[in-house]
Amino acid sequence: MRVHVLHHGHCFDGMVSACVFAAFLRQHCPQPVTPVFIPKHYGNGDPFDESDFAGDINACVDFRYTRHPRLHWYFDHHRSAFQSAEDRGHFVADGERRKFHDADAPSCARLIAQIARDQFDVDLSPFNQLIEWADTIDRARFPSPAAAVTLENPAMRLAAFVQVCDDQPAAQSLIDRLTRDGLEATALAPDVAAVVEARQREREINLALLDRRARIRGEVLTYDLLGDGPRVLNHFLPYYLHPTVRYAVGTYEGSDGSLRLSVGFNPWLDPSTREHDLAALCEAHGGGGHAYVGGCTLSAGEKDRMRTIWASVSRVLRRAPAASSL
Ligand SMILES: [Mn+2]
Repeated sequence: MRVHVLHHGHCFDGMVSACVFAAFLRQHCPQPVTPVFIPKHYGNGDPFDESDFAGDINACVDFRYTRHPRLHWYFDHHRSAFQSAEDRGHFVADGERRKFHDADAPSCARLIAQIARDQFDVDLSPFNQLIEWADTIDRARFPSPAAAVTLENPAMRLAAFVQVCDDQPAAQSLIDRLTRDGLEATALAPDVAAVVEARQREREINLALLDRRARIRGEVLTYDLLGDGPRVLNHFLPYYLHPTVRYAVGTYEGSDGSLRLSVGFNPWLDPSTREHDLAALCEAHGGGGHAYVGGCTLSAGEKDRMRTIWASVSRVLRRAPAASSL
């Protein structure tokens, strides 16, 4: 039985959720299960393709809801999972009890493991270490900015690898190995090590660039790297450079050439000092995320529009009037 597992791409929790869901289905289904892992990315418009739903069973984890009639399983914890009242209504009306959403779950992987245990009597405790890391990385509960930017343990190395792992064969290979070999062996594989070393060199370049470009007004750090070429950016670098800023709002070119907006609340500050729902701010521009971190993606030709969005979100976070400049 071919099972399409659509999962959030470039994301450690997305990867672990896909791995844990496939393990769940292997135990839950009487027939042999062959998972096909398909990374999905947020963008403008409908992120799904008709071919996504060509499996015998189709599942979507850690990613936006779809009313597609051939979606059989769904697990997510993003606040922005439902794009419309129709999407939410469709989810609520689903009588099959194979679709789950809990915005309070620390990671989607943990939600899957809890539902598997409580409602389907399936034990996924062999994945506990991976799920702990999904909780830590997805909620950005690192002890310090340095712990979030240096790649010193297997989970952080794998998180750095998955961020650049964007096509279907790469996702398939990674999640198959994670399932078979476990966290530590997968993180030590030569292809992962090569990417981690390259990412460490890239981090030094990005730190120097951000150091030059970061502007701080009030408690908001902004940066515009749209003219600086494509890159993979660790979203904690601004707090590593400037540990006291409350929000970071940046725009840059992703490794695929698309334009990215990254909006974050400094996770080392008291959570009660966050005044805005960052997912809601990004949803207004076609993006999404969590209350404390969000983003959106535009195509390569839309730099002017991206700068307008970037300036608008920055003004909201600085509580500045619409007419003021950055
Ligand atoms: Mn997640």
